[in-house]
Amino acid sequence: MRDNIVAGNWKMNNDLAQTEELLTKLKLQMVKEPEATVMVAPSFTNLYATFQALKGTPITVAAQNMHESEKGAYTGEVSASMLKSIGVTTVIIGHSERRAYFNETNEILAKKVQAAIDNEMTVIFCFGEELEDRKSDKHFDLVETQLKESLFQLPQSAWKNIILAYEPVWAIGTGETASPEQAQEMHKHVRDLLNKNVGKEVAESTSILYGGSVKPNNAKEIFAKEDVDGGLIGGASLNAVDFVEIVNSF
Ligand code: G2H
Repeated sequence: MRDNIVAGNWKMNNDLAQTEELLTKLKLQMVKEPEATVMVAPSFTNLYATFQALKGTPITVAAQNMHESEKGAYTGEVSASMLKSIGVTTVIIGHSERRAYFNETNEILAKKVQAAIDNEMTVIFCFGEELEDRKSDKHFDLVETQLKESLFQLPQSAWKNIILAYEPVWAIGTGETASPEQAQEMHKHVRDLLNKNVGKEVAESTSILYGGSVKPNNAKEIFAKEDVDGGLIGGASLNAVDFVEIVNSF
């Protein structure tokens, strides 16, 4: 009953020519109908070209961030309505790199999520603990706080537009992956939290993706876990062959 989703987070990689090359390769590789919903998130400068290039394919285009305000004096920022005006209706919010390097707090992220929901956008909401939190056994509580402070104020009706992505910070771009058991344990914890704080229906229908060094050689095992509904893929999504292999891991 839940959507399986594989989303490629291209981060700050690829200029326009490289993006076009990757898109061409991606379309060539995606020969069979994917078993999962497939998304790619290029940088802002490549969103429009990506959207145009992927028209008529089943691949959805997502932004990597947005500002919580509708418009105004926020130099360097991009709003929900700007994204929608070029056809982009999905946005990643709360990636750990935004939290760590751009000081995005749970409170700011709550505002961004609200703005996206007000604009009827789909949100891929990222959360996850740092290595210190896991070592001191605080990872479950920390994740609970992240979700509580950014998402649990949302009405039930908003949850059809929320995709969750658990990304343990210690596994991002490090080559170290959470074991499938560690991923399952956290995903189950999150589903229980949804059940308790939002409701059974939302808990059962919300897709929870795993992110953090997912590669073609570990995707199958991770996606096979009961509460893992796909992945948010960084490094491996920059290679069309690897990304499509991950997409085909269901
Ligand atoms: C986590 C992930 C994608 P990577 O940031 O969001 O990146 O797969 O490179 O660890």
